[in-house]
Amino acid sequence: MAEEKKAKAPKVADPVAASYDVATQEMIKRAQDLGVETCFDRAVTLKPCNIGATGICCKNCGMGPCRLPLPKGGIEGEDTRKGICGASPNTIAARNFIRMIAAGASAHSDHGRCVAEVFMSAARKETDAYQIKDIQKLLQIAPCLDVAITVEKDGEVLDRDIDEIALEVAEVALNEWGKAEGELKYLKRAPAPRYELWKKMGVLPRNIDREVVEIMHRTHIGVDQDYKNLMKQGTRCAIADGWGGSMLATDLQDVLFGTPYPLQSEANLGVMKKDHVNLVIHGHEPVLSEMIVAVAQGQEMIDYCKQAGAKGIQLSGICCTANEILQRHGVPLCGTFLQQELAIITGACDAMVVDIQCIMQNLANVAKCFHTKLITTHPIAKMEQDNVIHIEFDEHHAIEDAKRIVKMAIDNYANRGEDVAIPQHKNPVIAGFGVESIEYHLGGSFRGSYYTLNDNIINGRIRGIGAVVGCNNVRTRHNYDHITVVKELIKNDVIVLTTGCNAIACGMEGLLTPETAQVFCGPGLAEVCETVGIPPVLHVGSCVDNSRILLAATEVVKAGGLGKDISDVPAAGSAPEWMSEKAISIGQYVVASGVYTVFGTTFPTSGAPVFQKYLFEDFEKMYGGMWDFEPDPIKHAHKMIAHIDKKRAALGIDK
Ligand code: XCC
Ligand code: SF4
Repeated sequence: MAEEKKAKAPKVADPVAASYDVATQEMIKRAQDLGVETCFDRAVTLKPCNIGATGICCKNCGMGPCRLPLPKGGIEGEDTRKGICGASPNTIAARNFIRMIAAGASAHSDHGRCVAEVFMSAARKETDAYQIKDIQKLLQIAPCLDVAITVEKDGEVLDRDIDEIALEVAEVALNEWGKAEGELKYLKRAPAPRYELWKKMGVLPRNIDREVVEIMHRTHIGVDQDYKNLMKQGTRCAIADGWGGSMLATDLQDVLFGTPYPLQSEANLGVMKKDHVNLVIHGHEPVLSEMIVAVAQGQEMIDYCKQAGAKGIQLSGICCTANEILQRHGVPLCGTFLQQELAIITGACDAMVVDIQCIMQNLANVAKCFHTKLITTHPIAKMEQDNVIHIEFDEHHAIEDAKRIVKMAIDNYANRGEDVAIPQHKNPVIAGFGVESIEYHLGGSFRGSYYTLNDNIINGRIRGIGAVVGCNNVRTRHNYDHITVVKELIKNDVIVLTTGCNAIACGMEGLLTPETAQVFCGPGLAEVCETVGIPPVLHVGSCVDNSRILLAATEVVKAGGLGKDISDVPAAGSAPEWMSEKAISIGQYVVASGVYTVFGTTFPTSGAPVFQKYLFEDFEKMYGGMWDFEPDPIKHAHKMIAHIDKKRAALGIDK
């Protein structure tokens, strides 16, 4: 008898080592038991290329790729590494780095453009689905775009017609993407010294699209070969993202859908319900998800759902769409970036609808193993697998599109298999903070009373501000670095502002509740949180909403007592588990805004030590903010705290 070769069992992830979260561990295990592969398993067999990961592989022309590995033990003497064309490791790493900025800025800003286009339709009254909802916010942003909110008539100053203001805001805003002359209007929202510094450094963005195009040009073979000059353009493009595309996205979304105010909800896979139709919304643009939420909560769909034998429709979100619909409607968070496949593995996901960004193509392969309908909606984001349904979402028939999608989920409820396993883990969250609500909850202003943020930083009850944001990355234990950094910061009296997948991770861990203060905070921060009734970790939205953090920092500066520029404030930024190019763009605009920013997990320039030193050290001299890298989450938090203390000392408030 011929000896049969025993099939080797495929290598799979250890669920506990892969994630800090128990619900995630349970679902990884279940996927493995069912023979369904996830990103956690692929991470075991697919290892990153060390040359690419450290930024020193160039494939910008057909003579390459040119790979310039760093010799073991580092460089002694002159660094003689070069590509075929002579490109140095600094040039290659800088080109790769700013191409990441270009991609990230494009993602945020193109999202912003879509919102601006919908805003234009709403202003023109071409759509019933979208309206100008938050007039207060409209009146607040109009002057920042040089749009008048009053008119003079017969010597009298009158309020201008809202529809007229909206239309002009739409026109001016859309123009920011491609105007021929001038500079971005929102730059002047930064503290005056910051604006002047950008001007002096020659990094005022002209328009959003142009800065991206110029990066692609300058990084083409044979153009810009000076890493400092390349980074200058990288900085300009990143500023166009943070203070341009992202900030416009946030503002226009607030006007269309309402400025978020704190509300309560829940987080983690346990928000899915066995006896409900589970519709999971995943991606980034609230343009789609707002309509799904509106339609799913309407009587027509609720009745339709009852006919189908389900008790109701349970909506939940993944990635930044989750943050958007949480902060405005209290729709629960289903999970982070790394849990998207797992939501389907529950067997209870009747439909997953996606738009743009952070959507894993493997969703389609996982969906094939279950009854889940996977629906793409955006013309720029389709999938090749044949089980994926494309329903193009258009603002002109948004309600009908949303109804089709919700109905599809309801109709699919009957097809659900017997084998459903929803992990019984979730935590309560308070979300929906922003500049307005931080001000409101902390004494009604930023300065001048016992309750305000600035006064509490000055008196030392709050040591400083930590902005902890960003993705999950399968190369580190899911959520562990996020949670550890945040806990270490609040333990040391640093108040945390969070967005993106860090915000979701904090929600899953139960850190977004006021009760957290007694358990994890240092005495000063605990006292403040208890007095005013806020969590020590404030959920301020999605990744484009990092613009809210920039504006909060600006308000802190303007309120006085903490220096003249953002770089004077005792604050630090962090992305412990970053992975997307968007995170690099965010990091760069935060640095350029004057904030020390630490990334965890990996850093894409470590193969070019001279260039990396430029980012980590020289940038501080130029912008007052600089990059750092620290994979150990405790050390990571303490580097941030040390910087905060340095700023406190400079302000003379280090008692
Ligand atoms: Fe994506 Fe925005 Fe990163 Fe999460 S944090 S993995 S970018 S969803 Ni934006
Ligand atoms: Fe190599 Fe230069 Fe071409 Fe890059 S641009 S692949 S370094 S020859």
